Amino acid sequence: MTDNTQKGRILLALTGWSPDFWLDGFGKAAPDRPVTLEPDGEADPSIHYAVVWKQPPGLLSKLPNLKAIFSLGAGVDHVFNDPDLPEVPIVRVVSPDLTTRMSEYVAWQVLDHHRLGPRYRAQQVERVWHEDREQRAAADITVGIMGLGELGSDAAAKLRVLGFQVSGWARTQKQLDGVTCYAGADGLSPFLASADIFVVLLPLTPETRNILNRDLFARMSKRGPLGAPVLINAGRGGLQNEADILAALDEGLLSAVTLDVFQQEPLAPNSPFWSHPKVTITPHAAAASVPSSLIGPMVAQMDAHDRGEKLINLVDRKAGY
Ligand code: NDP
Ligand code: OXD
Repeated sequence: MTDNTQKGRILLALTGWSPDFWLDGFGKAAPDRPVTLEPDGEADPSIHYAVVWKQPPGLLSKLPNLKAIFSLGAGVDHVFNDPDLPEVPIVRVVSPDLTTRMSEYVAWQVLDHHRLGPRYRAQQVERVWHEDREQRAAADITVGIMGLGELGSDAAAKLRVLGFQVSGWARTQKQLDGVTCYAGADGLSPFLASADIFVVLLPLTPETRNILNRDLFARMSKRGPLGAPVLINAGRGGLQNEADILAALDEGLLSAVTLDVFQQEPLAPNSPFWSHPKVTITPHAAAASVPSSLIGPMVAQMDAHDRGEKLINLVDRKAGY
């Protein structure tokens, strides 16, 4: 199929993102596939593929010839927020570029807490020179990763290279070199007792919503070298109970947190997180979806699907991720 008119059209629905780079990128990578920017494409029978970030609810169900939905994120909770989601395959982002970015972020934040970054930045503001003579070794710290999928398993391997002990928790049992793996409800308590710094890379599903709550923090180990544990959430804001995080910091159930994601994004200017001395905030910036690394593989999948080949990186609709 080389004729312009024969290849299905792509619908781009990008809530809150600037479409320019994506339009340009698809124009270059798939000159034979016209692209429509939502909402002009509503009900257009020539649209075969939708590429979405937080598509407006109901938009996709109007497309009579939609063959597949491509999520512009690794997480797909934003796709499932649509009560009229059509029953077509959903492809999510699995990309070495995104994985590398996330592992950089995890290593950065784990090292920052391990090497007392928040304390030294506060001292600098106060012009205080206070030397810590005792430095912990990475090998004395266990990092516990919640979610051992594409992102969690890569972060685990990189933290091992940095010398940390690593444990992890997933829905199903994993075997990862040098990582103590726990699974399911039965594995949660021993996992929570195993680590000093917790990194959350879970998807947001009905099962994981609100999982980061007071009860979970109370079950985390307090016996490690950091005293109370550190929490780093780069998964989704819906995983966390934000009032419980603030209370846990104040009560000493958690010693510090890094949050990349929030229940409401952007974070409201009056949120108490902004000025809390034990909170590090990044603006949903852990691992960006970058047009230059994602568009080529997406177009290749569309072409392969048109030839009758199977799509890859499909979402399990029942599991929700
Ligand atoms: P994957 O689907 O590859 O991995 C998800 C992991 O979570 C799997 O190990 C899975 O277990 C585990 N899991 C799911 N449900 C449960 C549960 N109920 N109990 C225990 N474990 C569970 O996803 P990715 O690694 O690609 O991405 C993870 C998440 O990271 C995304 O869903 C997204 O929300 C977030 N993300 C955030 C970004 C940011 O910039 N902040 C950027 C990219 C992603 P199992 O292996 O047994 O299936
Ligand atoms: C993602 C994200 O899910 O950017 O990829 O949050």
